[in-house]
Amino acid sequence: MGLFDKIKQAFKKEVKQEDVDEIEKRKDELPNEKINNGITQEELVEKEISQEPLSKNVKSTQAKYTQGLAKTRKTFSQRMNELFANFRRVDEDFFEEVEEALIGADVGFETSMKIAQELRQEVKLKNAKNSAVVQNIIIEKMVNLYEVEGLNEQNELSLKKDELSIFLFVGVNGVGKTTTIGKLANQLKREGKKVILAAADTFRAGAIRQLVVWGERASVEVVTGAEGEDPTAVVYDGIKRAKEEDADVLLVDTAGRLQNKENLMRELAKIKRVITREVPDAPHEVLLVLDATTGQNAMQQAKQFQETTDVTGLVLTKLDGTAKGGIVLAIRSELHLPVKLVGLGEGINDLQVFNPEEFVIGLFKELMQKE
Ligand SMILES: Nc1nc2c(ncn2[C@@H]2O[C@H](COP(=O)(O)OP(=O)(O)OP(=O)(O)O)[C@@H](O)[C@H]2O)c(=O)[nH]1
Ligand SMILES: [Mg+2]
Repeated sequence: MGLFDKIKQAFKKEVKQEDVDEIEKRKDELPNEKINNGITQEELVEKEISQEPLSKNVKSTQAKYTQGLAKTRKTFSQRMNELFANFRRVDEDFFEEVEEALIGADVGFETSMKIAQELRQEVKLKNAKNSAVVQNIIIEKMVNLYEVEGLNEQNELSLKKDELSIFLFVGVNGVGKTTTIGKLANQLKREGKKVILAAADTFRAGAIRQLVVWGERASVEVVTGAEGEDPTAVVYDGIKRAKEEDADVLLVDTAGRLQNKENLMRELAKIKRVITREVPDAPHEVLLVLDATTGQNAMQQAKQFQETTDVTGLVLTKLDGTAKGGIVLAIRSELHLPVKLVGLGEGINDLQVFNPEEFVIGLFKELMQKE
């Protein structure tokens, strides 16, 4: 089943009050004991009616997304709803308004143009005049584009089994590298992995201290050097320590700000060479951290880093405080980089693996219209 079909289904499920009544009625008649696979009869009935895959895990992740990304979704829907509220007729002005609304929702310039262009053709083809039909076509276009661009995308972190995995974190200053490392260290540690951190941002003493504090919170070891020391020396020490300790994961923090961009890129290249020299198939991830609140600026940063570093995935931080969730669509269609983690707050537990399907369903299902 395609992603758009799933959204349609999620939408239908919401509007069909009869279904809800039916579930409630049948729930009353059933004992709520756990039956096979830890699923209750109640849930089985829901599954039967909604025909949706059911897993406890998926459900709880979905709930966190729903909460954490509520703001994003609200603003995204508001922008779209404003657009449709002003809808008079399908003409060139309307298509321009669509472009503007999408750009405003941080869907990205190229992506917005592409969607508006496809919309022009489709509306003609279907001879659509009614606002609800047009609205659903727009959603379908966005979702299909997103789905096609993401084929074969690997959203999971490449963790080696029974071997050391090295993740290098890069990104400009203030985006959330150190915080993300702290949160991820804590998560991996809780999963039973031995984690070591390397404080290779030696540019500021404060940066080293900050990582040490996160190490304490997550109860993992932090390998440090002196302020101003060559970061590659710290990385080397970190790898050595990780090998001695038989660690599962080494997370490497880097500086976001150096004297200038060229220096930063050169330094990152040097760090990467040292890692590959010591562990030939490493780094297993080069994670570019982007601050979602900066919208198009984040897109620019990603393009620059992509040119000089082999970025393997993205961490999108501060999605809790922003309405710029549309950026997820732009990232996929314009950068072709998988979002692997999202930051949903400053706390140690505010990090989530990213499930693109859930995200898109959450973003669009409320926008669907009854035709
Ligand atoms: N609301 C929110 N704040 C975040 C998130 N991630 C990081 N922050 C905050 O963003 C600020 C910068 O985070 P850092 O982790 O220090 O960023 P950095 O990339 O390491 O910065 P430099 O070391 O200067 O390059 C801190 O105040 C964090 O608490 C997030 O997901 N949500
Ligand atoms: Mg930092």
